[in-house]
Amino acid sequence: MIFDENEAAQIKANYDRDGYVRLPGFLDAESLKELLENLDRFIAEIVPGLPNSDVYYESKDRSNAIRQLIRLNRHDAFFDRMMSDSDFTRLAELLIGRKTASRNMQFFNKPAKIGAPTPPHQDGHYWMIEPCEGLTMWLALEEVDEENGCVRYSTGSHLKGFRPHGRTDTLGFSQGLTDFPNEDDKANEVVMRAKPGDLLVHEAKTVHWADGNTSETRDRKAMGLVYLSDRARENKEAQAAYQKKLKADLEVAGKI
Ligand SMILES: O=C(O)CCC(=O)C(=O)O
Repeated sequence: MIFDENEAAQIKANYDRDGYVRLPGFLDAESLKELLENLDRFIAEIVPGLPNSDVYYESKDRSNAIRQLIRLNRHDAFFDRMMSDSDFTRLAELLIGRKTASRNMQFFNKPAKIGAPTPPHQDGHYWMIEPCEGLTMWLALEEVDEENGCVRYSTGSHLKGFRPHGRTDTLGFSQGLTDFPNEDDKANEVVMRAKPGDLLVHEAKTVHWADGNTSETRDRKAMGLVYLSDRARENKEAQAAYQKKLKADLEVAGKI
């Protein structure tokens, strides 16, 4: 673990209190370079063979920018190792307080000018797990701020339970809060600007969202790493039924 005992205790206390934690420079320049090289390799060599459920483009004809890659760890040994045996893994264990099991790694892009907003949501609502013990890490791969759509959190929202969600039109984020923003969200919003290598981590019930990318020139690339506790049981039947329906809806809507 890259943190000493006192640092680790402070990070865990902040995370438990706020529902998120920010770790500037979590990935050093050399590791970030290695990650970016592997991402380029993945896009060149593996993406062309992926099913349409694991790669989303901004337009259906696949002619323009990649918007999202899903389950990178299942498709490639480099990303599998990064998830399952690394400082990310050990940080997840510290914050969840247990060993982790099921995992998913994603790549999120908001291409310049066209990257859409991320609807407000709670990740645990998507996961369909019991008990709801899990977290998402969000690693900035480039400078992120208000202009290109940084992540925003509602501080302390993880302590207030699940909120109602409904279907959205956003490819990759099919569920959004229907009661957003409430008074707490308005009072407790934090804007998470980030530099390449900075890591944000949020709890399963933390309300978060992001604006679209209004920059003319700057993309907004990031990695998302989901860790669940080893005792969280996934409702595989409900997950599969939802994914099947979602895929069918997206195909009918011409989005994938
Ligand atoms: O990248 C984004 O805009 C949001 C990512 C997100 O919602 C997540 O990682 O849970």
